[in-house]
Amino acid sequence: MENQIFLRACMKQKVERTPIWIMRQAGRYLPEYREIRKKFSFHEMMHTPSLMSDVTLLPFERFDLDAAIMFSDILVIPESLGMSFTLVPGVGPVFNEKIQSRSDIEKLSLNIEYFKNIYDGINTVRKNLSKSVSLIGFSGTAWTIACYMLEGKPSKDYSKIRLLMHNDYESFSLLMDKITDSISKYVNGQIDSGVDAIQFFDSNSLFISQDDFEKYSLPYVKDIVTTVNNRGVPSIYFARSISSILSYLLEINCSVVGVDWSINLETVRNTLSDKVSLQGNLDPSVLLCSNEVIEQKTKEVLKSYGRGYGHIFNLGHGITPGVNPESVQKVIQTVKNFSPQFK
Ligand code: 1CP
Repeated sequence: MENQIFLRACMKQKVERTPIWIMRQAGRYLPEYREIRKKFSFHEMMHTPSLMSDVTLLPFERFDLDAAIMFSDILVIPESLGMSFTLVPGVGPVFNEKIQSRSDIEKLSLNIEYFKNIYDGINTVRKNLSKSVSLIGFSGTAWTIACYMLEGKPSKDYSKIRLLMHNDYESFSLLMDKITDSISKYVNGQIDSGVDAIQFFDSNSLFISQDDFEKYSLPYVKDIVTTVNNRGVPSIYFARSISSILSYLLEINCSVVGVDWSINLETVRNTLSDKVSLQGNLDPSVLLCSNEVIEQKTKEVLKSYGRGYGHIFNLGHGITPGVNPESVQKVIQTVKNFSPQFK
């Protein structure tokens, strides 16, 4: 474990340079991904262990990254509970049925077998991945997953979940409990299968108010982070519009806070009294700019964290499909060339 620079940074230990990986690094911006996707469905790619492993490792044919993220999706949790989705071009994941009533929530029932192929995939990746590279497992948070289960598809404002939590708290908490139970079992299974760290994506954290977050989402986040912490594995909590929940972040007790691109790393580091590691936070749109801009903005992120250990370089949200892979190379080179001066 000490040989993995990513894990050392998660624990704020000494590193010679800032480690780097990219959110959504095994995705559609890679021509190799798009080629595989022509031959297989998204679900086949997630649930065929050898294919899942190949796709997870795709970015390593081009880039020298410090962590791999298993190829899967946050929406496997609703599927484990009996819902199913298809990817509709131009729309994204669309569920065949959505939650519309209390009885729909009561019907949700965890099928633990659903995760088996994913665990086999993790096992395969860990065998094929260099020992010095960490493997990150992940899940969505209960809040973020519930947003999709209630809407049935991506939405502009995810208002259905706020209606449910205010109008019918009992049904809301039943839903959140069922999701949390599935997440806990799922991340434990991922750890048993060989992941080195777990990241929780709270991508829809911007659709809850600051005060409501404390009551309706924070307890469930703390629950799943504690599950991971109890296993002695680093936990990463990534949220969007993080400024509105800064005051709760230490309470979550994660090893690493994933910072979205809207806020300066120095501000987060100072607010959290330098107590946890930070991951982030280059604006993904910078990757569409010239090499000069990419280099300058990457250096600004390194500088905003400043001196000392506990920084993992990443984007402030997922890489977008239109990015040229050469631009990713430029970011990696810049981090490797310039970060040693901040250590
Ligand atoms: O080929 C395709 O069309 C599939 C596109 C795709 C991919 C490559 C989807 C559908 N999911 C994924 C993989 C994925 N999703 C990974 C593993 C790959 C990697 O990181 O390298 C991960 C970590 C996710 C996580 C995920 N899925 C999140 C959280 C991260 C984020 O971007 O905020 C979310 C919100 C999803 C839902 C989802 N799945 C797919 C899409 C297009 C979406 C977004 C839907 C929306 O607009 O809300």
